[in-house]
Amino acid sequence: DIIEDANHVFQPQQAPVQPQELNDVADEPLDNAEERRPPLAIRRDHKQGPWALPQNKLDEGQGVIALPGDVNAPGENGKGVIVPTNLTGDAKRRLDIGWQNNAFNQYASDMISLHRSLPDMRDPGCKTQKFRRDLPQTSVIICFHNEAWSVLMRTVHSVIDRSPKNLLKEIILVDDFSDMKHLKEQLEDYTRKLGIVKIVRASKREGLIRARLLGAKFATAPVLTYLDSHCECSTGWLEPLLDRIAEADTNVVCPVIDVISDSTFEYPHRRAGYTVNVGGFDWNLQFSWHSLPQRDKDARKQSWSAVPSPTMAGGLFSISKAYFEKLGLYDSGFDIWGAENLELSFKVWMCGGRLEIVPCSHVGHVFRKRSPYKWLKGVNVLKKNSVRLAKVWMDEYAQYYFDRIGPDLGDYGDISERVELRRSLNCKSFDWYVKNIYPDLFIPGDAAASGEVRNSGFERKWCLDSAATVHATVSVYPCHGQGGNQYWLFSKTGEIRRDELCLDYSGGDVVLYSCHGSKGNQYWRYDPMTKQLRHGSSEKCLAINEYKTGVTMETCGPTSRQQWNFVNYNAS
Ligand code: LR7
Ligand code: MN
Repeated sequence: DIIEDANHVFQPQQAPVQPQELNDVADEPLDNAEERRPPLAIRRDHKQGPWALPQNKLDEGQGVIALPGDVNAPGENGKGVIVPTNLTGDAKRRLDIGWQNNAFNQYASDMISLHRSLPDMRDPGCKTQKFRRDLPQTSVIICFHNEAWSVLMRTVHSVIDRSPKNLLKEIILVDDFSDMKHLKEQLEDYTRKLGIVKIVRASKREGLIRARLLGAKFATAPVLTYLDSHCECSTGWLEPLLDRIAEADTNVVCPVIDVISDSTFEYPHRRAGYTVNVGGFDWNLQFSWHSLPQRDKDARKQSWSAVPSPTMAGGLFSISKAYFEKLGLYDSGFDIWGAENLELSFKVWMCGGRLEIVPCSHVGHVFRKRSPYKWLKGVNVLKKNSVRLAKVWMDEYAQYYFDRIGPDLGDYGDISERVELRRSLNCKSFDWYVKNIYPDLFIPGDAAASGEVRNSGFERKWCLDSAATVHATVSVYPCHGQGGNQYWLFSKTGEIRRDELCLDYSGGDVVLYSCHGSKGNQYWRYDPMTKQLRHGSSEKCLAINEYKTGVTMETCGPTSRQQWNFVNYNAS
C-alpha cells in the first residue's frame, strides 16, 4: 500500500537549464559534456580552499565546484582523495561523523567537485557506436534515505551533465522519509535552480522498494532509469541503454557498475584485459557476479555488445515503464531492501523479456561494508522478502533455499496476488529459466552429498566448519546438526561447496575461495572405502590436526584423522 502526499510533490519552477542541444545523437558522442555544465547559483572555487567546506556552508547547500579544466582539483579524473591521518578538532569530528552517518567517507566526498571529471572506462569501440535517432526519453529515479549532500548532488549533476538534453525528461528524487536537515528546503531551493528535478516525499518510511514504486507513479517518460543515491554516471552512459529498449521494449538493461571507493571516492580506470561480468545468485538467494560464459562471448557481434545476464544487481537499470507495469512492478509486500532485484530478474526472463548488461554504459556506485540506516526492528526483512520471492517464482527449486535457511520460514504475509499475477502473465517455469538462462547454476539436487562432513577421529565429534566468506580458513568444530557453517555440498565434479565458495588448497591453509570449476586446487576425490578426501593437485589428504584446532593436509595414510563421513553419499 503506497502512501504518499501529493502536496509534497515538488515541481520545478523554471525551464530546465541543460548542458546542450543535441539534435543528432547518432553522430556525436557526448565526449565533451564536461564543458557543458549547467550554471549553479552558488559557485565555490576550490582555489579559495580549504577543500572541505565548513559544516555551515554545506548546510546552506554549497558544494565544491572546481574550475573547468583544473585537473589538479581534488577528485578530478576520478582521482581518490586521501584525507590526512592527523586531523584534529572539528575536522576530525566531521571525518568521524561522516563515516558514522554514511558508512563511507563523506569528508572526502565533500572535498570533491560536484561536477568532477571521470576516466573513460568504455571499450574504445563504444565511441564508434551509432544509435537510433528515435531513442525514447527517460525519467531518472533516485531514491534516497538520509544521503549525504555532496554525494547526492554529485549523482544528480552527473546525470544532468552527461545525458543528452533531448533524452532526459526529468530527474525524480524520491525522499524515503529522511530526517537530515539538508534534505528539506535546502534541497528544494537548490534543485529548483536546476529546473529538471522533481522531489517526491514519502510520508512514512517505505523502504527502497516501495520508494521506487512511488517514483514510477510520478514519472512521465516512457522509460524509467533507476539509480542509487551515491552514483556517478560517466560519459555516454545513457544512449546505449535507451538504444536497447528502442530495439525491444521488453529489454531490461543495466550499465556496468564501476566501484567508487568508499574511503577515497576514487573512480577506477580501465585496465588492460578488462572484461564484463554478468549477474547470478546462490541458494542463499544472494546476488553474485560471474565472468561471461564462453557461449555468450561467442554470440556477441562486438566485444562491447550488450550481453544477457541471468540476474541484475538491483540498483541501476532502465526499463520501459509500460513493460514494468505489465510485469506487476515490484512485489509491494517487500520491505526496506533486498530480493526485489532477483524478483525482477526472474520474471523478466520467465515472462517474455530479456535482461542485459550494456558494456558501453558505465555508472559508478559507492559500495559500502555496512548499512548506515535503520532497519525494521524484530523482522528479518531480507528473509521475509526472499521467502516471498521463492514461493511465488521458484517452483520446486524453492526447497533448496528453504533447506539452507532451516525449517522456520517466518511470517511472509499473503502472496496470493503475486501468484495470480504470475499465472495471468502466463510465465514460463523456473526450471525453464535455470536450464535456458542460467545453465551454469549449481543445483544442490545434483550433489553427490549434502550436509555435515564428520571426522572419524576423536570419538567422531568433529565436523568441517567454516564461515561462508571468501578466504575464510576452513576448520573443525564440534558437530551441531544445525546446518549453517557445517552445511556442505559435495559436487559430482569434486568440489566441496558452500554456495559459490569452494574448499581450496594451494599449499597453505585450506580456505574457501570462489568456485572456478576448473578442478586444480578445488578438486577433491573421495574414496568411500578408506573415507579419505584426496586433494587433486597435491595428492595429499585432508585431516583434522592432532590438537583438534583445525585441518591440515598430510601424506595419505591409515589414520582416523583422515577419515571423513558424508551424509547420503552417492557416487553415481
Ligand atoms: O529504506 C531505505 N530507503 C531507501 O530509499 C533504504 C535504502 N534506500 C535507498 C538508498 O538511499 C540507496 O539509494 O536505496 C538505495 C539502495 O540502498 P543501499 O545503497 O544502502 O544498498 P546497496 O547499494 O547494497 O543496494 C543494492 O541492493 C539492494 C537490494 O535491495 C538494491 O537492489 C540496491 O539498488 C542495490 N544497489 C545496486 O545494485 C548498486 C550496485 C550494488 C551491487 C551489487
Ligand atoms: Mn547503493
